[in-house]
Amino acid sequence: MSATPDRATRAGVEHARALIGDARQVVVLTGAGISAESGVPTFRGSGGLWKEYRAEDLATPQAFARDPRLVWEWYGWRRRVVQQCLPNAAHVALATAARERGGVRIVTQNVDGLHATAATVPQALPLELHGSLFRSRCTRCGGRWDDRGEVNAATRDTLPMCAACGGLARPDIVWFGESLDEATLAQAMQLAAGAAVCLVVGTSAVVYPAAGLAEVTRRHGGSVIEVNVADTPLSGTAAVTLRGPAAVVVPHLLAPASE
Ligand code: BV8
Ligand code: ZN
Repeated sequence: MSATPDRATRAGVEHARALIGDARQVVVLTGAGISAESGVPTFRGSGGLWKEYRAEDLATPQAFARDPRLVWEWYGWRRRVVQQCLPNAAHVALATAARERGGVRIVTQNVDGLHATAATVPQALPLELHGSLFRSRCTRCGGRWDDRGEVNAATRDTLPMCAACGGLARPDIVWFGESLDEATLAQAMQLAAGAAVCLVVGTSAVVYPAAGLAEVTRRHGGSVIEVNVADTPLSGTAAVTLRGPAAVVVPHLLAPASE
C-alpha cells in the first residue's frame, strides 16, 4: 500500500476501521511479518530464517539434544540481530490502541520482544505464545530467568548454564513438537472466542495452534481482518484483507477517527 491507499484499499480500510470501531473486544494475532520493517528476518519470506536453516535442524528438542552448541549459536545470532532492532509504527500503533481503548489484546508468535518493548502499560504487553529470545530456562531444574547476555557457543562448556543447579540452559522458546504453555494458550483461545474482531498481522498462518486463533474468532461470530503483503491460508475467509506493509497499514487502521 502506498502512503496514500488506492480506492479499493481505502474502502477496505474504512470497512476494517468500522469493524474495529464497533468491536468491544479486539484480539490481534501477529507473526514475523510485523517485525520485518524493524529489520528482524522473517521465517519463510525472502532472506527468511528458515531459508538457510531447516526448522527441524534448529527449532526442535531433537536438534538441541543432538547439537546444543549449534542451536545456541543460532539463537545467539538471532538475539544479537534483534537487539539492533526497534519497534516500528505497527508495534507502536497497537501498543497505543491497547493503552487508549480497552478491549485490545495482542497475541504474538514472535520471540523478538518488540511488542513488549513498545508497550507502555501492562494491558499492552503481548501474550508470547512461542516464548522469548531474551529468556532462558534450565534443562535440569526448569528454572527460568531473563537473559539478554552474549551467547558464547564456542564449545559445549561455554554455553549458558543454570546458576541454581549448574544444568545446561536452553532458550525459553517453544520448539516444533513441543506444547505451548497451557495457561498462555488457554488465555489466547479465550481472547479469540470473546473478540468481535481478530486482526491478523504479518503471519503466514501455517503454524498451529497459533494459526487456529483466527478461526476461533470466526466460529464465535467475529470477523477476521488480515494485513499482509501476500496471500495466506486465511485470506479466503477474512472479512477484509489489506495487502500492504504492516508499518504503513496498521497505523491507518488504528488512527483516531479525526486523522
Ligand atoms: C504443538 C519459536 C502439540 C521458535 C515457533 C496441526 C496441523 C499441522 C501441524 C501441526 C498441527 N498441530 C501441531 C502441528 C505441528 C506444528 C506445526 O504447526 N507445524 C507446521 C509447520 C505445519 N506445531 C507445533 O509443533 C506446535 N506444538 O502443536 O504441540 C503437539 C506436539 C506434537 C505433535 C502434535 C501436537 C509448536 C509450534 C511453535 C514452534 N515455534 N517459533 C523460534 O522462533 O525459533 S513457530 C515459528 O514459525 C514462529 O513463531 C511462527 O509461529 C512461525 C513462523 O510463521 P510467521 O511468524 O508467520 O513467519 P513467516 O516467515 O512464516 O511469515 C511471515 C508472513 O509475514 C508472510 O505471510 C509474509 O507475507 C508476511 N510479511 C512479510 N513482511 C511483511 C509481511 N506482512 C506485513 N508487512 C510486512 N512488512
Ligand atoms: Zn537448573
